[in-house]
Amino acid sequence: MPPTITRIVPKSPRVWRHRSGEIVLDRTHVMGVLNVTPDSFSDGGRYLAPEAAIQRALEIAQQGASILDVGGESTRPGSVGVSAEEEWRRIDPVLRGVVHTIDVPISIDTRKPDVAEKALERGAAIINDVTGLSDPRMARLAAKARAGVVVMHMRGDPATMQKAPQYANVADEVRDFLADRAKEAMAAGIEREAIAIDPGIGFGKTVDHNLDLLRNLDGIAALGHPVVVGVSRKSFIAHLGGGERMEDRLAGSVAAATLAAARGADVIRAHDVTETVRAMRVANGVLRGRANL
Ligand code: HH2
Repeated sequence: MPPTITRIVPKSPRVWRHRSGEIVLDRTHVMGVLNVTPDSFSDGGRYLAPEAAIQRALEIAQQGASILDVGGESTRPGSVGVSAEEEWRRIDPVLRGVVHTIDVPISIDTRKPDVAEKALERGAAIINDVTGLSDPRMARLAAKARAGVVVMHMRGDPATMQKAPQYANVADEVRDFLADRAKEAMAAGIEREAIAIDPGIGFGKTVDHNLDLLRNLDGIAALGHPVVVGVSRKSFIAHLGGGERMEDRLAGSVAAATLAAARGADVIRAHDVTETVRAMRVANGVLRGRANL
């Protein structure tokens, strides 16, 4: 009897597909935050002038981010929102200024289909929607443009979401919500591998809810979609003693990001790109071994 030959077929790596290519999820990536707003909770007003925002976008790309996330409306707790016209007026010059000069895909952090549609026309590759594609137009236009999406969980809306949010079991509820929304997105024509999911740390959650979600991130990762997590500078870090002032929260943000990576996060949304990229390199070395990087 000739020996049986077992052919070893390399397992194809997981990817997050988007409008202009794909991100190979063989390590934890960083999504650099650029808020072109006067009132974002940690960097409001710093990048409202287009020149400052464009400069920061170039830095974010140079510092090793895999995605640039551009937002023109704050969704911090208590914020009331701006019109689509105002949001577009803020981000349009920035998109024009960076779309052909940086080589990382651009995601657009918006809950408004009109803004997302224009941003895709300008060259954005991903829609990051904190409402989890609650407006069916959003899913339709992402499908048509073959854009990547981030489906995030939020309880309520930014104006009221931190008023005593309650869950029977936050980890199960958020996981089930994300699974349902991802299915709906696929039914609307978005490819499975284009749909990333995000537990929405700080969006209608108490400190304990946030901690439960981070501890149970592996349950969300088990759904198989790319997992995005945003912990950067958020107030739960201050509540844990990780720095009252915004500028003191770097170590706590990196600690939370590292633990999220260990529990299955594929993409960390962060303001401090250099430090988070370095931390993820080391975390990935420890988690996966140097040979697998
Ligand atoms: N957090 C914020 C905004 N967008 N998107 C995703 N996918 N995940 C997040 O955790 C997330 C997000 C809030 O942070 P920031 O953009 O810095 O503040 P603001 O909403 O005040 O502009």
